[in-house]
Amino acid sequence: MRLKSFYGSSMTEAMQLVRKTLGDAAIIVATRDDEEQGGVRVTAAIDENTSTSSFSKNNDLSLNPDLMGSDSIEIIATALVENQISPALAEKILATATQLASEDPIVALGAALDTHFTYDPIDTSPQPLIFIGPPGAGKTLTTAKLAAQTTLSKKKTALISTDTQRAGGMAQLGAFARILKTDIMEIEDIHALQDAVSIQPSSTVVLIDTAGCNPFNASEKQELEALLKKTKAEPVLVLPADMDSAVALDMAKEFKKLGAKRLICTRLDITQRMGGLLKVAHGTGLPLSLFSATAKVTEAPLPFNPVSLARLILPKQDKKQGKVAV
Ligand SMILES: Nc1nc2c(ncn2[C@@H]2O[C@H](COP(=O)(O)OP(=O)(O)OP(=O)(O)O)[C@@H](O)[C@H]2O)c(=O)[nH]1
Ligand SMILES: [Mg+2]
Repeated sequence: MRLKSFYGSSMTEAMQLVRKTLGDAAIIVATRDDEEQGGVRVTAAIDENTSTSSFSKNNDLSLNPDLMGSDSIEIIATALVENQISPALAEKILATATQLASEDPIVALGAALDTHFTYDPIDTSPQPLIFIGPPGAGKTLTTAKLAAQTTLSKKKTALISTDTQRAGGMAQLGAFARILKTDIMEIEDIHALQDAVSIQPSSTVVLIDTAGCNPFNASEKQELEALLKKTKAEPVLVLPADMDSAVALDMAKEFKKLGAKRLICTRLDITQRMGGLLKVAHGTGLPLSLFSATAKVTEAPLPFNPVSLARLILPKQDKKQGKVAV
């Protein structure tokens, strides 16, 4: 992976430089004010082996070339409506994008999305992660995808499941674990979870799958709360993009109270609309972490950043022809 920082007197200028130098596959790693020179510094990365192929081969998120050169604000405004982004939020995003006045919709929208949302991708560092969320959110598949990724990169991985009560809860992750030739620890009670995490060497990536939780059900919520208290793992909320946006926001607020620190979004390929997810991120302030747009376990979830989010929102070539783009 190549990392390079770019300076601009404004965010638009810095992002234009990133795109000109590194092209479409650039991933924004960080943006900050440059205290010495008074402008903005954007650090971007490019990885020809992984990031480029993830985006351009597996998930063709490139902007429809017919749209380049058209009025970028008009394109963004249309895309915000098509994505069912709430009018109040769309107005804020559009106002920022308009101020940035770039001819390139990805640059203008990316810079606006950088202002209005926070991003915190998971780098499967040794901090143990526990995936929580409502039933059917994609927690098990996300755990398996991340385990596939860490196993492939030869990192020692501990797979733990606390979903032992429900019929079939263990079977699903167990099947993934067998494919990955990884052991899976089945946790029967919360003390066992505490011990299972604490015995792991600090260099091991610890991924914990949980049973679906309805946070509006007091006893389910208490059960999850007790589980989270017993582990030092970071709770990561997994939510599907195709959920009703008002319900998703109410749920996310409850999971945030339980300690969720970041948001993973699944099933983007099914909904193709980002409105619900953005409502959740904006309404809770949870940083956007990873997104999944395929049920294939071998396709790792991709990191959210202002540019990947802008690409997800803006029209794709296939979408225009009425086909599914990812
Ligand atoms: N197309 C598509 N399907 C997905 C994606 N993520 C998850 N799924 C599917 O959604 C369904 C639910 O995923 P699971 O991982 O079992 O969800 P869960 O949160 O573990 O569900 P429970 O354990 O029952 O609470 C499965 O059929 C997955 O294959 C995605 O990004 N795209
Ligand atoms: Mg599950």
